[in-house]
Amino acid sequence: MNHYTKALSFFTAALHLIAGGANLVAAEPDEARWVLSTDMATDVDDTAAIGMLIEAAKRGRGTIAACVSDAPTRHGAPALRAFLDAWGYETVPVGAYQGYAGNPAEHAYPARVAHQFGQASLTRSDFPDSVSVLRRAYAESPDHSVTFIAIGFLTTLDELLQSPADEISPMTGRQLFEQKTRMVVSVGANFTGNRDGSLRWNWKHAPEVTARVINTMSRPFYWLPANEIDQSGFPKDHPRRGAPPTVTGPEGFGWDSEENPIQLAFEVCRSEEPEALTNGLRRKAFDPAAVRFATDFDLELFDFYHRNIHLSIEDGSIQIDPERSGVFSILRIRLPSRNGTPGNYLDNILRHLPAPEQ
Ligand SMILES: [Ca+2]
Repeated sequence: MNHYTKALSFFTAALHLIAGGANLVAAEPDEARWVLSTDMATDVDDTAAIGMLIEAAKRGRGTIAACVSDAPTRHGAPALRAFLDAWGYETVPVGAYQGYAGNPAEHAYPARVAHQFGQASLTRSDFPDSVSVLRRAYAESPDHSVTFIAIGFLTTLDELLQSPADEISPMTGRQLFEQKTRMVVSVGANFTGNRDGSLRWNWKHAPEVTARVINTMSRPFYWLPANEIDQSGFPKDHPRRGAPPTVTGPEGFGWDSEENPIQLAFEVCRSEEPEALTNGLRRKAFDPAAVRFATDFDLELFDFYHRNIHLSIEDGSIQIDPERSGVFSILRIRLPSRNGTPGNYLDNILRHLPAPEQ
């Protein structure tokens, strides 16, 4: 290699760095804006997830642009409001899905959190429609800055995509979404093989909504399969395969349920459903893991089964075409090398959430 080719090769390497850097620029903290859509209704891991989101915001990774409740339940939105207020995010707008798709089941904890930390008398009908809140958050955001984190049903995203121009924005919801979205991260169905998958909870209880969103998706979409968490990301013959990587919640964190609504939510669930908590049913790490990927693109915890492939939903099942390029990537949980199980790893991040502001 002569001096010229050496210089050229150095220059090319530098260009690669800059090109790689260009991808990173989109993730710079002052550019990232997060929209969280949660079915804060049954599983308590949604509360750990909002803790993870607030932790990332406090760390300066990005801005919480809006939070919406996407389940047809009464207390999801009031509880969300209480969580945000407890950590000083009173100006972050909260919206509520006002429709009836999804699953109407509701655990006791959202009402308890709203009662103790918010306004007990409020229900979802007291909150602005999620579609208005989302349209405004999108209209106010720079191009390709918004990460839509869907840890519940895709009802709110579906309504955004179908929304017409209005007084909030002359753009349709589809136009806003295409212009402003950086990526979507969603906990969804099971990934059962190379080419197909089956719907599950978040994507199953409103299958026509899910199909509409997935089959018309036009921005990078990161799918965290629900069974990926069940399988723990351990190799098939690993002795710990099947150990659920649960977020144990704030056990041993020294948090006080009088001051911290996440602690309260877990205590309510623990007292009412000790078995569900013991076997991990209510505290698996689905939602905290999705938030972690959305805020930190954490490649110590994640890698990919597939990147930028095509998928669609037909007759209630997922069709995957790894040979056809598309907007979908399928996330795989890695076992972090030095931090035990994925659940331990996520717990160690949640532990750094500062105390609520009094
Ligand atoms: Ca959830």
